Amino acid sequence: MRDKLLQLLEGASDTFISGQEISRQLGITRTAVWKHMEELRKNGYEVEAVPRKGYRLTHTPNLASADEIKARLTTSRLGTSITYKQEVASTQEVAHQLSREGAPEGTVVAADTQIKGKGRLNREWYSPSGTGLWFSLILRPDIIPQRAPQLTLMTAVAVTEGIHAATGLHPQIKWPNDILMEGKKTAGILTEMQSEPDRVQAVIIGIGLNINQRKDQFPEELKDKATSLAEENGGVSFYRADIIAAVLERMEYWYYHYLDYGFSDIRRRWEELAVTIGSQITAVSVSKTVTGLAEGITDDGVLLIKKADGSIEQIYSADID
Ligand code: BTX
Repeated sequence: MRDKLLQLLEGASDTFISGQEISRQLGITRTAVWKHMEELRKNGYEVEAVPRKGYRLTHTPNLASADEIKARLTTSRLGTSITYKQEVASTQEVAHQLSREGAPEGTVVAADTQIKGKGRLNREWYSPSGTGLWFSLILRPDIIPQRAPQLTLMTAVAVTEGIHAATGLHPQIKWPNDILMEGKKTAGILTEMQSEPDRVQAVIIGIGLNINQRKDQFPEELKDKATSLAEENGGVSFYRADIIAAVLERMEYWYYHYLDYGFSDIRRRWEELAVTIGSQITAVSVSKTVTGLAEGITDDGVLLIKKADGSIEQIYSADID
């Protein structure tokens, strides 16, 4: 009920909306309306109440709670169930558990802070409270496990487009999963799978977005390689729930496009948005280092590097310099 009430208040923007109108639209008593308003106030919302005029929302705290996200969602399938936690070890762990318990496709787990945010290869993902957005999405595509890396590339496209739609900024993708602004990482994507040998049961997509951190709020070791959307927006903060809603909207578009038409349109869009393609790069993997021209990606999401001798090297997993 609270997300519907928020939707009404936010939809009315600066104008008052009467208690009677709210109770009519939500199908609850005026006493119940009043109680929900009190709840909103306890959560940091400021609601002006004027006799004979009604209610008006004058301040919204920058929360990324389930109510706030739902009030902004335009999707019909992704985000229909949202679990929001103030603090978790990792939203990936919670999502894995929910998935094993049968949570439907589109379930989102979001958190204000993560104590053990996970990057790839057991790296850490720094997830402080109040400034970023850390969430995991459960998808259940009917695909073979070998195709799952395509979903990482799909997510990179969706995150890049979602950020652009919500902020007007122009992030770029660095293969395979970094989202950069001015060469610094502003978002990361981690794709994990629950699968049988020939069938995917669930893909858990984790997305970490640096939204409102200031440069000096990053730990020393990240200062030169990480940034936030606000930092790239002249210090002006964004509303966190707007960003997740925009990202989920693009995820929904591209995911169902992928299921209906396959990977090729995503691949084309990915190549348009990628900084790496067409540049001279060095790919460092556990077993080797390859330098050459990044030519593009294959339908399996494999990066193709043309070496000085003209031969093409296929890169499955590496860090790019
Ligand atoms: P990655 O392995 O590509 O990047 C991890 C590396 O990025 C770290 O080793 C560090 O150098 C740098 N880094 C760590 N934290 C940040 C940060 N906040 N901003 C910029 N750079 C950073 C990327 O892995 C995948 C990240 C996914 C994170 C999401 S958050 C929601 C979900 N839950 C969870 O535990 N992980 C995912």
